[in-house]
Amino acid sequence: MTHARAHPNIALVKYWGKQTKPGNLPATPNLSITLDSLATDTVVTAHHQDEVWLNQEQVTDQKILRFLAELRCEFELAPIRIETSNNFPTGAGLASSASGFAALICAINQHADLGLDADLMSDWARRGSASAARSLFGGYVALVPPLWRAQPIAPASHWPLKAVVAITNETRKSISSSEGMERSRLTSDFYTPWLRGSGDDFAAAFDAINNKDFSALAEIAELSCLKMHSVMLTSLPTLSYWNPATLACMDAVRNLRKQGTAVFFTIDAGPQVKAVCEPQDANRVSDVLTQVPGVIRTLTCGLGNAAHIVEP
Ligand code: 2P0
Repeated sequence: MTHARAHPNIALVKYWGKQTKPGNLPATPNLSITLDSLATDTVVTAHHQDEVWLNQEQVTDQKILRFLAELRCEFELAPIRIETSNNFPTGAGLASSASGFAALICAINQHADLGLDADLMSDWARRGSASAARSLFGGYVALVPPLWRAQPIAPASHWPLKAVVAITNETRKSISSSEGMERSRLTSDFYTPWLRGSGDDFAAAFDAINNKDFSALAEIAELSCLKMHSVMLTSLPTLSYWNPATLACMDAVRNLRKQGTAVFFTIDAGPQVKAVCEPQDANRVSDVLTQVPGVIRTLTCGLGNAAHIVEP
């Protein structure tokens, strides 16, 4: 039995759209922070057939089955039982597929003795779900060409920011990210400008992190998020992942900032709002977001570590 744990990550410069080549390659460079208190735990054991259990229920997960088939083109991998569980809502814009595929490749690597280092595990995780490439590493992480294997750019200790996650709906999204991205690529007039601007956005965020320049990072992260949602909203049919509480949280974050709190928001393919702030402001940000009508609860996370094996 092999047990691996990985943490979800949130992108500060977003990935939305794939290249048309094989390998599940993002169309834009992207950059994230790995979170600490949210986690996927995955246990892999030898079994007479492949089985996948998600949050204690047996499931047929086509993405995982395709991933196993792809691995078996390169490695000997006997049938396995995969038991995976998340300590946070699954498939609701909280990056459960990122932590999921990072934990899965980490567990399979050890279980089947594949001999992959973190770089190659990141390469494999990306094929499962591109954002998963980033969850192989802790702290601040970039996913960039030409290899599209994630690279740690700064440890959590470099700048230990916090993320307050405001949960506004715990149900699964109806349109997956993969499907949404493809729709955007094919139909949004904003897709090409989005691709063109992504290199500059990435460079600005990279510099802001190096220099620990909060207001520069806040500006670029909110802009990258809003550009991505503009692409989503202008896809046909439209992709609208927000609800009224999402918008109210965005306003609450802007108000906090006007009052002098260093905080910015980011939102992924779901209605949850992630407010990134300095550690001393996390309680205040959490108190304010908890009071926003429609917020079910908030979770406060620090920056987390890399995917790893949990020793028995
Ligand atoms: C990101 N998202 O950079 C962006 C922001 C959602 C919005 O990466 O198709 O589950 O499996 O590669 O990694 C979610 O997409 O998509 C995602 P696939 P993935 O975090």
